Amino acid sequence: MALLCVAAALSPGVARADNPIIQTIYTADPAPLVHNGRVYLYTGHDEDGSTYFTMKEWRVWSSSDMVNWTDHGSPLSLSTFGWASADAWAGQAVFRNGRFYWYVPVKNRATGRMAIGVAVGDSPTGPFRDALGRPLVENGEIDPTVFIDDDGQAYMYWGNPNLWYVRLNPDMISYSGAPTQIPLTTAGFGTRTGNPSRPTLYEEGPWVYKRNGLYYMVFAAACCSEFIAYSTAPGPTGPWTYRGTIMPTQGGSFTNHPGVIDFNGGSYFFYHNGALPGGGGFTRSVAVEKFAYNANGTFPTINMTTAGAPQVGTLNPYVRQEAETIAWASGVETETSGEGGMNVGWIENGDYVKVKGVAFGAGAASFTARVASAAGGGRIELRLGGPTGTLVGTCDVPGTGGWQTWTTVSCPVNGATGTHDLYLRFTGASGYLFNVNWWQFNAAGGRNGSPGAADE
Ligand code: FUB
Repeated sequence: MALLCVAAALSPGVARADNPIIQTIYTADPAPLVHNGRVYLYTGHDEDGSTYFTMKEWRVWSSSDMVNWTDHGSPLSLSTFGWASADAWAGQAVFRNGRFYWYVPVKNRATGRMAIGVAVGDSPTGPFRDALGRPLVENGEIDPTVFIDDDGQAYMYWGNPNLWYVRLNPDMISYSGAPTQIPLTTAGFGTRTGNPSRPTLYEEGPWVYKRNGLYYMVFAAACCSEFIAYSTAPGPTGPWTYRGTIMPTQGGSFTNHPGVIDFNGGSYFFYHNGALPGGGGFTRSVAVEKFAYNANGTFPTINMTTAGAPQVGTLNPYVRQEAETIAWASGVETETSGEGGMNVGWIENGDYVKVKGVAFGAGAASFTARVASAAGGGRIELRLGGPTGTLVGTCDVPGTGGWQTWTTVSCPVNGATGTHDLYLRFTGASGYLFNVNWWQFNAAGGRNGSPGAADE
């Protein structure tokens, strides 16, 4: 909560930047996956006030526009793996044959060593179950990344301090042949000075993919602090050639972790830093930058920004939007909703949620929200451009007798036309006010949901 209060204090009525992309909790180790026109983002969760990599669960977020991110909660945790005792660290989820396979490093209770587990689910947001009831592989090393080549052969790479790969079988939960060590040569992974036991820059967090016939291995380099570097190869097993720095050491976290995707015609680089209030090496936050490869396939230098990636398209307010779809949040948290999915909660006077690039088109006539309150309720102010921007409507929220006792409220809206950043600003007495599950605007003339409703 201290994090959230400080975040609120740092937001005195000006439009916020959008990096880091999650503000309700600390997140780390981003692993993006593009599926059916959305980006699903799998992350770790750094506990508030952590002084080590104290991580108990993983989280899922998704976006269709790279700026408004929907919170899908935690469909995978240490408790999913009955044999794991600690360290829900850096993993990656991939899609194959209608299923989602999520590879994660955890500590094996029986051996005390780090091992790689694999969970499987039928949806990108879970639920996920332990596919094996035991580690997929265990050699004391971490940070799996999985890549499926064009010929259908899947590979898992992982490791710190070494770098390994293994050929996964088509079932994605077993492998053929033995785990094989990738030679950490200075030609392949650069030269580290001052650490004779680790002569190359490779540290951890590999991210492997293929683009235009070239294989990329992006990784956290040197320690500590880490930077992000990469190597390329003509094939999935090498030989690797070191190509240099992508993201220099920046951002107040001594680790970093890459995730690279192409989405909707653009290329995106996910990473983490310590940029949120209270942030640091054990209280990290995931961020993203858009970038363009150089013509020869090499990376440009990518620097951390607070602006983040530009929005892809706009958000339609005339269809139901989850309250936990957020570009920037100040003061609030999320929780599992009794009505399914998540809701926004822990709302206090002056807190707000920003939703970016909302296309009101010809105009909204009214606003509807699903709310609950075990207290006396409060108000939702609908503001454009900033948390103290133009007020276009105010919805009263009553007490409902419980934080999960839901009712629907509506109020008139005036002056919401064109495309704006929308701020749902919450006001009321002291203490927690109410929860919000979803909201929707209603277009003037009753054109909700029609393609023209969101047009400028
Ligand atoms: O988040 C825990 C560990 O820190 C990850 O496994 C590493 O990649 C580093 O980010």
